Amino acid sequence: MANPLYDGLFGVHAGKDTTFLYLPDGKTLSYQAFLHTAAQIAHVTVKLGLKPGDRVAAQIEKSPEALALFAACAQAGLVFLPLNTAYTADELTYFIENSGASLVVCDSGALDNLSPIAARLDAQIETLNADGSGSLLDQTAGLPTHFETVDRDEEDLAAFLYTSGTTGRSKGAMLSQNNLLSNAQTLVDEWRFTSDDVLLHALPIFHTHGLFVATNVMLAVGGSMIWLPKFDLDQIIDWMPRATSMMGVPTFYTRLLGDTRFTKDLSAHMRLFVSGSAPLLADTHVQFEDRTGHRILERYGMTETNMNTSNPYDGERRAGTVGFPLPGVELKVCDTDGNTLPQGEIGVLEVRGPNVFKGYWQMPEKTAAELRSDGFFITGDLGRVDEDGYVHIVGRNKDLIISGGYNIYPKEIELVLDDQPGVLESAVIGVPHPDFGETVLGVIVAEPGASPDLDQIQTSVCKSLARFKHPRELILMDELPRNTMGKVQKNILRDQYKDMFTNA
Ligand code: MLC
Ligand code: AMP
Repeated sequence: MANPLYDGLFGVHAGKDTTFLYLPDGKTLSYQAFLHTAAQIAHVTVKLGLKPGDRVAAQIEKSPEALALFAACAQAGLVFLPLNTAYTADELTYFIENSGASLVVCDSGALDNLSPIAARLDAQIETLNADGSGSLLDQTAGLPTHFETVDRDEEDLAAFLYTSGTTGRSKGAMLSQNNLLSNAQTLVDEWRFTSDDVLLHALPIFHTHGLFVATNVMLAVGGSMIWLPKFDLDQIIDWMPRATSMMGVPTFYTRLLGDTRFTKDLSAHMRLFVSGSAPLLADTHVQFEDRTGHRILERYGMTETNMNTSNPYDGERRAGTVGFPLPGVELKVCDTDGNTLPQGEIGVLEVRGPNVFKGYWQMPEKTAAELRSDGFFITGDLGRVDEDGYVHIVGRNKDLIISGGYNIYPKEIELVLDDQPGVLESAVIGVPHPDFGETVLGVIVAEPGASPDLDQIQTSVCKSLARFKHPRELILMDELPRNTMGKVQKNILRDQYKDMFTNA
């Protein structure tokens, strides 16, 4: 027996004293030192009584130790559940309860808020701060730097990532060892990564893009990463001369283009820029090439599937497309019953392959609604395949807003708005935004005779929902536009407010 994920991403680097991470303060961390910390954390989880298959929920800042916790979970056979640092206590309560997490790891600053929640849900709680301090690492003192890797099968679960849904209830996408490992290995080959690569890493590590694409690819190949806590233009520009490659959401690229220090010279030595998580405007693609001579490589993925398609490394990287299905991934354009449509027609994209998740945790009906019995996953994205085989994403069959690469499901916000005093009903839509691609707009209808206090409503939203989900603006309307079936016509609202932020 073995542990494919740990062996393939981490164990393979045992004993290497080459640089794994370049840190913002100028220090470096070797693979060996990183793996020692991970092994010690794995020992701590055993001392805490955790058993293989138990869930570890982590709401922690990006740091080398935060990544070591992921490695420790893989080594000890635990299921890693990374959580957006912006989530509020209300949101976290749901994730901890729904996942049945045995251990919660949080920032010291969140301890007072989260301790009672963890206690009520029978989870232990430890702290890990951005600088590596906290009770988790405190307990590693004197522990061995070797840990006997727990045997796992490639079908065993490695991670849960929570993704919101059209009903407003988040679902835990269950990802197996092989989902993660196979996708990382495919991307290494497709994007020609080698151990000489240095990736400029400024993405958060609580989502697919930053953790299972960027980080896993570099681990799979044994390269190094410039490990920045977040996207900061000054830092990106300072560090770019040391990097060979960068992965980012479209906002990274529009922000770089908005800065005159980002020149052809600064990026001349770069080998690859990858974009994903949200549509990259063809205009951004063209401007980027004009400025730097590099064509951004756009790819398409999801929490449930990791990466599905990619533009080619060697062939034409076509602006406005997400390229071809990756090796091993089947992609169909279907009608809503799953019948394949004639070539060139627009339909719902369905995908199947070793990358596709195992279902939603303890939600068999939701799993059955989205994952067909023949293994095809219904993405909810609308697309077509052109005559050369490039996949174009033209829209979404799901009510979803993508702001700066974060997914926001309107239903979740509408439920909070509808609960506010004086509010009869609401509709939340995404409208174009120059920095975030799309942003959230809330439209409210008052109860007869009521005049809802919009500031008060914003304050209530702040308490319940993460900052990035907050409506940028709330608008009062007499009534919502509806079709003859009584369904709210969000397309009419989107059209009405489409210039609200782009003309600002
Ligand atoms: C931050 N804010 C956001 C936001 N990010 N609001 C809406 N949408 C976002 N994405 C808030 C901040 O809290 C702040 O609020 C204000 O907006 C301005 O902050 P900022 O300093 O401009 O934002 P910044 O911290 O620079 O973050 C922007 C960003 C970041 C784009 C760099 O959001 C980011 O790293 N996004 C990447 C998301 C990602 O990894 N997605 C992958 C999902 S996986 P205030 O009030 O405090 O000023 C996936 C699958 C796949 O989709 O295919 O990859
Ligand atoms: P998430 O659920 O956060 O994993 O987000 C996945 C969704 O992001 C997909 O279903 C798409 O709607 C969108 N997405 C990811 N990559 C791209 C891309 N390159 N172009 C357009 N949309 C994308």
